[in-house]
Amino acid sequence: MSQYQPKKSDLFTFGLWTVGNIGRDPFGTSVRDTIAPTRIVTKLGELGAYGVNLHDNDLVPIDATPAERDRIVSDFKKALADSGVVVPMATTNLFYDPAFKDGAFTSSDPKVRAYALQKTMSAMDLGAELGAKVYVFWGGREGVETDASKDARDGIKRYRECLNYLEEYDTAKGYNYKFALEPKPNEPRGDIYLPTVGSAIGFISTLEKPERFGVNPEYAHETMSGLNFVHAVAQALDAGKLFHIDLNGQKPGRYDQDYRFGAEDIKANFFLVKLLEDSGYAGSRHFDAHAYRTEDEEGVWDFARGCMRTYLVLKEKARLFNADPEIQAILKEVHSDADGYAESAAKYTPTSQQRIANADFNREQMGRRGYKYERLDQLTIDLLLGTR
Ligand code: GLT
Ligand code: MN
Ligand code: MN
Repeated sequence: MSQYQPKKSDLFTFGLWTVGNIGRDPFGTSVRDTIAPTRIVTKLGELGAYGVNLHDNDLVPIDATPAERDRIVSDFKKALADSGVVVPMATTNLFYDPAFKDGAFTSSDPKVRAYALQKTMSAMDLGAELGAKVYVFWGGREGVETDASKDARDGIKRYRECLNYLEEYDTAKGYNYKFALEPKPNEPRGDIYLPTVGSAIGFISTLEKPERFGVNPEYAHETMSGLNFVHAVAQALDAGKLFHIDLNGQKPGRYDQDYRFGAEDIKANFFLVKLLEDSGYAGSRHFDAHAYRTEDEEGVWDFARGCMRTYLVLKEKARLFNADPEIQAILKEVHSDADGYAESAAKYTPTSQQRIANADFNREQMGRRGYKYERLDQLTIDLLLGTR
């Protein structure tokens, strides 16, 4: 159905590292050939994606000479121009090289911290050259296996110092990036600093220029720890901090699976899409996921199509939910304010305080009330299963 054919205006993006994932895991080597970045761009353009995101070393090898770098970047720019695909987000690989085994911005070794800054500034230059507007910091190695290694307060302080440093570099260069911190609880480190969306938002308020920083929540990362991703995204939206989002599939309590968007927990993903669409979130819908290890290149493109299709199907379901008379009638009834307490409860004033303090609430009646959430949830399930 053409309704589910992705368009550029849907703002779907993939990382070079996502469709380019070659299926290595801790127990086995690669199962797919590397796909050239230029081919990824061309193919994503054909599939209807809006953009492609990258780490510095997804495109330019860490040991490339300046001449090699320039040639690679110019070939890549040509592929972008030919396909109409853009680069909305860039980031730094601060986790693969052994130099970062004790972290980058939080390494115990000041020389490593300085090198991480140097590498990030070059990657910011690259991202700016490619037109990126959002710059992501995923601190995969920013953590510890043992707290004997450093005081966690120092880890957090060094993280802050480096982010403040890079914000000043951005200002000096006039890049004007939106910086987005991506939390994750663990993996590859035993414990990663700033493990959740809420902790990242709290940390941002301690930075020199908090307004320049937001979050890049990832479905898999909150879900790994059994947290409710929809609530995490809602908090980010509420705080004006949703600068980017990483969508994928994940079972709770596992390693970071990064499955195709919507592959797990359709209902959670439905409420996520509904939240993004209802909120008017205007940023990229980035799929930070990869094809199952069982797949060849054809399977990779099936995976990419699947991410976008499922998003669009869930978006249509959200529209149906919002237009469903029975669902909306239940919601209206449940949220109704027959006795006019909504305003009194929303803000302390001498009048509202008097009214609430003196009210004769019927506690038994409130306790006996049914909220119709069973019916509401079943209607949602029927809608999602196509039986409504
Ligand atoms: C890595 C990680 C992702 C991050 C990427 C950005 S790299 O694949 O698992 O969650 O978003 O650095
Ligand atoms: Mn992940
Ligand atoms: Mn991610």
